[in-house]
Amino acid sequence: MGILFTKMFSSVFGNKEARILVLGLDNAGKTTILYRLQMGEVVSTIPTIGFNVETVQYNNIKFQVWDLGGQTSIRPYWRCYFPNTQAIIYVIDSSDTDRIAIAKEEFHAILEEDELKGAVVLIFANKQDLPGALDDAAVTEALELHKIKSRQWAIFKASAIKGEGLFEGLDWLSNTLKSGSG
Ligand code: G3D
Ligand code: MG
Repeated sequence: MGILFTKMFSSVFGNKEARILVLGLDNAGKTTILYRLQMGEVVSTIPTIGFNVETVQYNNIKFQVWDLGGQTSIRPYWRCYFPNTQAIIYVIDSSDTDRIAIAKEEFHAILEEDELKGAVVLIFANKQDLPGALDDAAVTEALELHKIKSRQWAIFKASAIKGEGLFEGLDWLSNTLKSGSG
């Protein structure tokens, strides 16, 4: 995946600084995806505010990961990470039907952030290998993806554990970013 990733993304942003946020509830599989992509060292920092941010820097592209949900008091500090964000990768635990309503609310709240208005959205319906996992159509409905206005998005079934679906999603993402504003 490391080499594929290099091929897909090396020409996307030129020399521009770019940020891709990988978000979702805790336990969705975000950290697993980050390691699966094998782009480099994952650096974990806990700002004084008290939420954990994992960063992988690949050339001029920063991938940054944190858990949504939980404490509302720290949320204003998330905004430090919003400028220059070209894409959001939203990760869902498709087997966690109990919390999918929360995942939906967190997702739409993020989409309302002004500084993220221009970001393209890739959704991974992760953990497809687990019994009872919702498929992409069911996750689309549960997340109310039809409500997304004026931005490009796509959903892909994935299993981060098995390494399935990640390449397809990132391929869509790199092509979409390439054909976008440039
Ligand atoms: P997070 O970073 O979003 O909080 P993690 O989530 O990447 O830490 O993953 C949480 C747990 O889910 C981990 O299990 C991880 O192995 C598992 N997981 C991630 N992706 C998949 C998947 O596609 N399928 C299955 N079956 N499990 C997955 P542990 O047991 O280590 O806590
Ligand atoms: Mg994590």
